Amino acid sequence: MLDLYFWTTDNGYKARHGMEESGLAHNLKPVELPKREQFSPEFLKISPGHKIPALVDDDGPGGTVSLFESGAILKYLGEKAGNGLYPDDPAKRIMVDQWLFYGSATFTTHAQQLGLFTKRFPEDVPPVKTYYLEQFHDFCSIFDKRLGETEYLAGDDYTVADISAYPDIHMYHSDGVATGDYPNLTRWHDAIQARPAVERAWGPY
Ligand SMILES: N[C@@H](CCC(=O)N[C@@H](CS)C(=O)NCC(=O)O)C(=O)O
Repeated sequence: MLDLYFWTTDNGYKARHGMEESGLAHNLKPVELPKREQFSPEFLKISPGHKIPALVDDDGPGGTVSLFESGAILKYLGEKAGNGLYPDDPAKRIMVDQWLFYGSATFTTHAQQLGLFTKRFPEDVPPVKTYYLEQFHDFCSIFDKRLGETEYLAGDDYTVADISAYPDIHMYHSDGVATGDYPNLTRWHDAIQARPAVERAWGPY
């Protein structure tokens, strides 16, 4: 059985979304960040950097697998599901890895700063907000250009690369930050939003 440790943040939704798309049986284990549950000794054994998401699979290669980092979790789930989310074809994998790393390492880390300075930071710091808003729009333009050339980020097929980029686009799209000027990105967002697995992933837990 798979245990997915998550909370209702962008990275948490990536893992839950990947889990729902995988079709694999699992238990959801909420880790309530506002209550600082990520610092419990039990959770730190799984995720020493006190971050969700994390995954424990008691039926992994060689025995029990314990994993943190949303990108690694998405790749693991895609490989385990064997349903094309993480393709077998090495040429396709190169493109999936590129956009998966871009989504998890580059895009989300910047998008989180926009959220921090526009929603949670105790002081109003306009130049920093402007900087991260411009950064966010730059990412939207890059995704929009790519999605004008291909159906999904890594090519013709929907993959874990799309799952990794989706939550931050979705959250800011809903807030009205990323709508309007990005027709290809909006087309991609709306197609992903309509998937039953996405409705489940963003639903009650
Ligand atoms: N690079 C990591 C980032 C994970 C991350 O930033 N997790 C945040 C929530 S989105 C967290 O658990 N923060 C709690 C903490 O740092 O104590 C990933 O992609 O999984």
